Amino acid sequence: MEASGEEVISVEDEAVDKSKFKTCKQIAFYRRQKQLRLEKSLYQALLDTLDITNDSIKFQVINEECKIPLSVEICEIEDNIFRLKINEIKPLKPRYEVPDVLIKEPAKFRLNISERDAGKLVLACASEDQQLHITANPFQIQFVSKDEIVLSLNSRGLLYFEHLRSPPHLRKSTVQENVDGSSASSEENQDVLGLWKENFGGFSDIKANGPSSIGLDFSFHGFEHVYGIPQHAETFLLKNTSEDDVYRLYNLDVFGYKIHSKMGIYGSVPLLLAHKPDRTMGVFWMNSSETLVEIATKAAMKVVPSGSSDISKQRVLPQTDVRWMSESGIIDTFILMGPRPFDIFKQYAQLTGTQALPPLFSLGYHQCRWNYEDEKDVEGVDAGFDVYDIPYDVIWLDIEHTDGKRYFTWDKKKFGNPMRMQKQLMKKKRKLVVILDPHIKVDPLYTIYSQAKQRGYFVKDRQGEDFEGICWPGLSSYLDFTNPEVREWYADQFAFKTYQGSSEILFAWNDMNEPSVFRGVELTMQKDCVHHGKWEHREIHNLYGFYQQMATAEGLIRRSGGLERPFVLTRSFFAGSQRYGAVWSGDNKADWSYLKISIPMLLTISMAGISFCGADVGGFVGNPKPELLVRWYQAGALQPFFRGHANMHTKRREPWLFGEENTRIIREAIKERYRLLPYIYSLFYQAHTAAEPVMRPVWVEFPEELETFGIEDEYMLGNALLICPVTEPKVTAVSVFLPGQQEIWYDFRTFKCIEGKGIVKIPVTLDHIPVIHRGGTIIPLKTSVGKSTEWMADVSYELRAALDYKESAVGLLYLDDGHSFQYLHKKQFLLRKFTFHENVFSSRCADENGQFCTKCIVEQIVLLGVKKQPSFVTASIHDGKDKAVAFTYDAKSSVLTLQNLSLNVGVDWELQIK
Ligand code: NBV
Repeated sequence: MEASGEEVISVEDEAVDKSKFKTCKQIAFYRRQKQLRLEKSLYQALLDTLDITNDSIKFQVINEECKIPLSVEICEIEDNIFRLKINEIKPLKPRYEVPDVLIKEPAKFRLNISERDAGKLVLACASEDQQLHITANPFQIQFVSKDEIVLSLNSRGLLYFEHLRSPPHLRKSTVQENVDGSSASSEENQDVLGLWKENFGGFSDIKANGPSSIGLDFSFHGFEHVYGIPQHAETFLLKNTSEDDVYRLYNLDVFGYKIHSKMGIYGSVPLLLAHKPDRTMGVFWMNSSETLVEIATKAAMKVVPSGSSDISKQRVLPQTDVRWMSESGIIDTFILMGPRPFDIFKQYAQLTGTQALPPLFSLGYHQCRWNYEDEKDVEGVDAGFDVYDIPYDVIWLDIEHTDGKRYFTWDKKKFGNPMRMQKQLMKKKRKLVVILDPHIKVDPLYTIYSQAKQRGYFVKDRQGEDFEGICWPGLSSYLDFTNPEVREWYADQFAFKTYQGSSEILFAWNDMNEPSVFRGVELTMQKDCVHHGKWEHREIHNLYGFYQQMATAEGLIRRSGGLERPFVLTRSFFAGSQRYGAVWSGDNKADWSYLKISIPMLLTISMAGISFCGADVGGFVGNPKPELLVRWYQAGALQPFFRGHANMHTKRREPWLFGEENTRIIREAIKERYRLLPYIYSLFYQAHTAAEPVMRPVWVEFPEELETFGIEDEYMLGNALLICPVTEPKVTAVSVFLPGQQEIWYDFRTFKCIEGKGIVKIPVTLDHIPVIHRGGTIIPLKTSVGKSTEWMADVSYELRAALDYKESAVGLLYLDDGHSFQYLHKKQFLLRKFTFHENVFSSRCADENGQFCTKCIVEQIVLLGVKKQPSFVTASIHDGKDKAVAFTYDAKSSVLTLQNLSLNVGVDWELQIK
């Protein structure tokens, strides 16, 4: 490692130095908002200001102390979504409104007034059984569905809105200043409240615009399970917070982050889901400044619906109170009304977009290390996979591959002929990913730096100079990706002619994009730095990484003339990042507890719309014992993004270095992943087109089953596979919860029906983790594996049908060229639906718009749960003759196998089983 940057981490298991990061009490806007201790909101709605237009209603609310009016705008968006915007009517200057996260300006419906008087307004919604009740004094909004209040806003009176004001030295004090302590005369108080300045870790954050914090409370009635708001190394089910410990959404580089902590780490998605057996709801708080979230779930209590004196209507309801607080911006929030879990995913995707369809290779296994030293090392590792017969698709190069951490360059000694290296990989049908961090070495001889400098493309400090901070290359400036012109220019850097030594098999990895700044405040950029449009960094902080990934993905698309799908992994992310690629959970540790927490962490990210997520297999920091590594491969192989990665201070960790037996088991796990790729790719297609998460919590598939709501040690991969990673050493049996009343579950490998309901004990050896196939589903698999995904394009399919209690099953297969946008622009794809019903197995087209020529065949069909041996099986292919099909039947396991089928995957056919 070069000494130019920082000798940051040399001790493997260095504990997180918590003093580098703020506790919530060290956050000034939190202290200010916590001063609000009220029974009743200070805000009153002035309903006589009501302005109804075709697509929204607007009125003013006023703070009874400072008398500053705010405008409230409410609209209903198609698909059962509501948007609430609160802003100052006449701010001193415009307040930041998050751009680029919504995929389009949402189409609005008209809200009609169904009741109105001086104190109350009732709005009828497009869906007849829903209403919005707005109370004037105190100002409150209630969402009523089928006469039941499901959500109320500001019912705890925590609406908070700091209006912009001129600096103390330029004005006389006003009533509000005395209330909130911003009086010019009370400097001591100002310091405590951090209105114009906030100190931490030797840094002063100078707030040119003064205080601008906002907040609002939401109460979910009848709900006691809430999820979401990644990224935290915490349980899947959100916990109640305390005054000292709230969920923080602030993108930070926390090496070896502590687990079971609510501190902010690399990414943020301000989306929270609430679930109860008959309804799922969501709140998307679209704000990119630092955000804190308080949660308080109260067990059941007696509630009389407001406005009702009917005692018989008393019910026992739990309630979850959620309070959002952001440092700046406006209140712009979306209420997703569900009512089912999959409706929420669609509603959120309608706002922020769906998962980009990944190129198929990126769903294979990725081999990464900080660092693969040189071309010879790459060649050796690549060859190792063939020697040990382990499939893999991508080898990764970390920061050491560059010339002195100048991204888009190569270290000439170690990587003297990157083109030759890539050609060799190309021959092997494999790919390369290189790292591109957002910091740029201050070096006038480095073209990227000098061009960006000259064009004014760096983020500025508060004096208007290019911000300079320390990172890997030493002194660095940071590209201002919030500027569209910078993104264009950055995207152009990926042109093959410009990025010397790059080829079409080179893809990208954006690291350190929180952004990470060594010796910076909380290891990031000061909030008073200035971006394009004169916006302070505080406004956009959580969006920085989102924009880098956006520009990188655009670069990869552009270099191919718009033809090829990009692959970009990012560490920092925000709402909408799913449109640009994959994310991973950062610098975890080679410890069982990190393997365990990776499941709730990935489930939470998946719930927030980002399906393409994974955790470093093996743990980034430290050396995993072989058993842990094996278990991690088994878990990672069944998670959406599958990459082995290790810190530079760790021992080499290629999968064949842990003895023959462990190599065999790891090989098996990776091969199983490759066999499952048709299923996984089809799941990604459904994530892309229908916003269905690839990795999903059990409750999403069984929303009425209370026992599933807290499950975080098992999950569903699609709707067909229940996965139970082993996350402890020396385990001989795993307790698995099998949901569903009438569900039948089959062991994925032995095909045996698993007896029992609820919690069942499944014996395990080191060979496998439990994977359970859900009755009623059909999974497409490949019959054999190759050296990489590309080697497998023509390999035939197996369809594995697990029958339900009605002796039926359905499943989908998506197929295209695996790499281009032709599926989109030319509709070159196939979507097939397989059904087994009343002893007929059929293959039908599930989307007539798609067409794709393939010679691939279905070679084998395995049916699990067939009760009796058939006397014959015939195949009829449309336009063809019926043909007898060879089969075997195992009465003991009730498995029927149809062999040597040779049925084209792209045409309709039917098999009769008699
Ligand atoms: O670029 C080096 C590492 C990288 O391997 C890792 O995956 C990132 O999360 N990077 C962090 C910077 C240094 C970490 C100590």
